[in-house]
Amino acid sequence: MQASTSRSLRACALALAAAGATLSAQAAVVDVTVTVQNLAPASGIAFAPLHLGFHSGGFDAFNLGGVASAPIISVAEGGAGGAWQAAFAAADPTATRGTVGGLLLPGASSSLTLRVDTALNPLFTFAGMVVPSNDFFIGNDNPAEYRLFDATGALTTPSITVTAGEIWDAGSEVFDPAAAAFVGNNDLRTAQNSVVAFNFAELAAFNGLTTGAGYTFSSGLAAGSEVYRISFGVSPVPEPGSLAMLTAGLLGMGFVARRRRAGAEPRALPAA
Ligand SMILES: [Ca+2]
Ligand SMILES: [Ca+2]
Repeated sequence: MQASTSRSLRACALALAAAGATLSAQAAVVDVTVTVQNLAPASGIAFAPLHLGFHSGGFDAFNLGGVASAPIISVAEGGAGGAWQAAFAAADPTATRGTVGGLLLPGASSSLTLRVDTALNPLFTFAGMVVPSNDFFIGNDNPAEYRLFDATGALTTPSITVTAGEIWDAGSEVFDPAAAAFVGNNDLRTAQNSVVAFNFAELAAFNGLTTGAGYTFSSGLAAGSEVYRISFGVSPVPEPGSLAMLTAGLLGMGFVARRRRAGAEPRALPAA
């Protein structure tokens, strides 16, 4: 009886240790909630849905001073981003990609939760159109600029804040309010044949126009104005196999406890 209880306890301990080891191996996989906020002044710029990906560094959509690629044009002109998502998937097939938010008006926020392998995909890349504009966007030029997780899987970059001075002009469509998304007919365009450059000053040229959301636009931006924030929240993902092992271990301990109580009962009974 004593030897059997000891064997059961040892089996439970081994099961729990194994479950713990499995949980540790899975700790790199977490649920990441991405929250985007439009920080621009009221009546100022809005943003198209943000295209994003957790990745290993294989996708670079554009370069400062370079001719805009079809993928970044798909974000900058109209915001749909289909070519950006497809190029990302082709360049980095194991990346975790997504799109968050609808049209994000000043003061608004939106969230999306994705399951991320932080060991495989510790880097973060994003791209989203600024409206009103013909071809303005936010995004990171360097794919390695934002390393969110360290080697232990800890979140080291809780948020990314974009200022007006970091807004890009894709250089692919000439400035024309009549052809600008949010204030004009976005189906119209005239090729600009220029290169990707920083540009937020041109947004003030839309001042006084009525936007698609019904308000009269007023840019209200200086280079240092914060216009957009991307925040990250991490929560663990219990792995089903580990849960099963933990449950088995706990049930086993309960079984041993019951056996111990059962073994004690006869001695508690009155002798008569
Ligand atoms: Ca680049
Ligand atoms: Ca342009």
